[in-house]
Amino acid sequence: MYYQPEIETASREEILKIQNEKIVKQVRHVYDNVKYYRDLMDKKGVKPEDIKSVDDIKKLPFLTKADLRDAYPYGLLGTDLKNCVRIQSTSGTTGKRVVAFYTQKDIDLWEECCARAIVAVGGTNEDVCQVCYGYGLFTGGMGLNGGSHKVGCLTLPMSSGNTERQIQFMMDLNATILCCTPSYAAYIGESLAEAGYKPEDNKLKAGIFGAEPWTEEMRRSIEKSLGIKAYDIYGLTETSGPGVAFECEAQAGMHINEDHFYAEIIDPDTGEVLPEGEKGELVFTSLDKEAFPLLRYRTRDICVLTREKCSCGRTHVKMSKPMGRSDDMMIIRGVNVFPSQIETVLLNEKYPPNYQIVVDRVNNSDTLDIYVEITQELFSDKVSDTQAREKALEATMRTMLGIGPKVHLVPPKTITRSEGKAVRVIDKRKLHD
Ligand code: DLL
Repeated sequence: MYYQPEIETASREEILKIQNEKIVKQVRHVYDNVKYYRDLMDKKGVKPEDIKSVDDIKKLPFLTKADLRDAYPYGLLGTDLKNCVRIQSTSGTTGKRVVAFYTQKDIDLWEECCARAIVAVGGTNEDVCQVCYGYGLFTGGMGLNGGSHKVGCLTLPMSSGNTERQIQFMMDLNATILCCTPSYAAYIGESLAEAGYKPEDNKLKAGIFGAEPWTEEMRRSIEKSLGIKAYDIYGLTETSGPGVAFECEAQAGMHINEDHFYAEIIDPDTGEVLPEGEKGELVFTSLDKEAFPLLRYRTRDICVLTREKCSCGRTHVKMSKPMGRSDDMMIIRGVNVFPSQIETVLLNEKYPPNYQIVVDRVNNSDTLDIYVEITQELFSDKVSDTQAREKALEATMRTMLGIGPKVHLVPPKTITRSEGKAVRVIDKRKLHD
């Protein structure tokens, strides 16, 4: 089943034709309206007329998270603010948030992408779609909510957390499709078992899980505990949110919505475009966004693209699960966290930059522990002093990161000094196959 069969199963030639038409208009739109990018193009000596088809995209300059930070908040806006109807946001490097703007048309297209993902897992207007991605600034809740409406599902806008209530609604209102992060899906599965339910007691048939890395092993375990088929969905705030790519019934890679996003794989060190099938960093050009039209945005996600024929009949190129990142961003409980954000808080709070971040996954839920060395002056024998400092630092970290870490203040000179690069992060989770 397809949401937009014509475009989802269009021939390669038809898709290329659409992309070629859109890129010419989009580059003109950006050049005329986004001074920041116009300056980058001028610096590189590229004019809009040089871009005649998607083959010419490689002539354009890249955009990175650092550009988003420099241009924050309005510098990459492609239209008057009065035409924008919403923002969504996520954390960025060194604490500056990524703020993405949307016109009503941008939202419609984004929600259509999410609708494609829901129909791809068998969703129809007879389904009850329980959305427990976070609502609000995070794109997960709002994106899948909009997609679910478009498909005509009865939508349960649960947002994340309050697992007891999630289970109550799931069981009482016969939810058939579950949308959340894979780790939360696993947690819901465990909680259902603890509450005495067997997998066949719920009416769920499919889950749409993404926003963080997860393995095939985890897929099998979620499928077993919930009695469903579990599908992957990918996206990022910068390109609109979830639905840039989604899995179909083949459960073997995610179809990229190529009529809206042009994908390239580059060598993260040289920026050179790699041939299809090679592993590298994923770069997206949005082909029709009005408000936040990013060209050649470097996602930092490492993956592989393939054009092998898919049994589902969709023709759009597929991306593998992200296999890692070319920067140091971690995704903890679905929230993007940069070590530099943690360091910024420590320095602002007058702690020395001697710290270690330990990330683990216990009972399918991520843990974040931050060990911070205190200076001789801050050092106190009184346990209550240390505990009060830890609590204060945890609160500041929570505000900065959007998730609550456990802070451990440790005596001076107890964190191992490294002779080369400091080992700031120890990630004990097994996130990739
Ligand atoms: O995580 C958007 C989203 C919401 C996707 C709900 C899927 C479902 P950001 O918070 O901006 O946006 O984080 C984007 O998350 O660059 C990847 O590193 C990672 N990511 C997203 N989906 C997947 C996935 C949302 N399916 C960053 N597998 C991206 C692995 C993913 N990593």
